[in-house]
Amino acid sequence: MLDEADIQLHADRIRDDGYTVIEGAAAPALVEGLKQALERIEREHNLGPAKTSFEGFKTVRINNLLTYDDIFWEVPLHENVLPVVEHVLDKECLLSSFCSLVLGPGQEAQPIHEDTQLIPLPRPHIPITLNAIWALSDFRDDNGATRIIPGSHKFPSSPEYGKDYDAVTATMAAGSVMLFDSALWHGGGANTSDGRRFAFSCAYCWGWMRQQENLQLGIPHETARRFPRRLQELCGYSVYKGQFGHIDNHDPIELLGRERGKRMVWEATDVRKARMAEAAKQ
Ligand SMILES: O=C(O)CCC(=O)C(=O)O
Repeated sequence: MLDEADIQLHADRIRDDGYTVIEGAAAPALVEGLKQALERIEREHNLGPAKTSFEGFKTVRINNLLTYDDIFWEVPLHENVLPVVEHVLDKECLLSSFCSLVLGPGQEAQPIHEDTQLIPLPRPHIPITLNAIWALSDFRDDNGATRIIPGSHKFPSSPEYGKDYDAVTATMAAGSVMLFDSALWHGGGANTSDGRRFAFSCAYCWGWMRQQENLQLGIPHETARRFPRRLQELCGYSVYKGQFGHIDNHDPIELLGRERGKRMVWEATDVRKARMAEAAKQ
């Protein structure tokens, strides 16, 4: 488990270089279980490549992953990753999207891009989303390890789609996680090997912005009710600063059968004032 110094170190690297690698973040047994679950789900649901230049013609991506198997619940909550995300964003951050990225042999390199480029904010900007690429296979030069351009999160523009850029290959052992500011220029590599490259993309965003996947509508309530509370909050059953995301002044976590959630900011302010007045009288 990461200590305060580790968390700070990873956060500093994300600030300075745009990325960090958390080596050995996931135990081998978890990595194996996750890979097996992906292969089984792919078979059972007859899933195949999305066949776009971005998503890949030989890449299987499973979106809305939390609905398929409880084993995936561990990923967004992982104790070696989430604390770094909470440090860079805050503890009211949200899961933005969570999908598998299984690159088959023959998959060409993905165009270099950055994940915030459709958001009309001038660059460089504060980190608004962080992406955790989980290596479930060893990430090598020949099997499609993610390519990155260190420091590019500070560039004043986004990359030109489809243009070639000099990039560094993020080689890492299975079980490692590369966590990066999503404004970093990056893209999946080419898989010229004869094996599949297994990975996840698990992205987080601030609690005040829209998530990439609509997890409140995409995950059936019966499934979300079984999640640990923190996962429910990450999926959007939460209110940012007691203001953003409320339903008629109630915390949406109550929809999942939880007892009273957070107070809204308006009520909380009055309660705090009344408490202070009471304390001043004593
Ligand atoms: O597959 C990879 O290594 C990266 C994928 C990626 O960056 C994306 O799909 O946005």
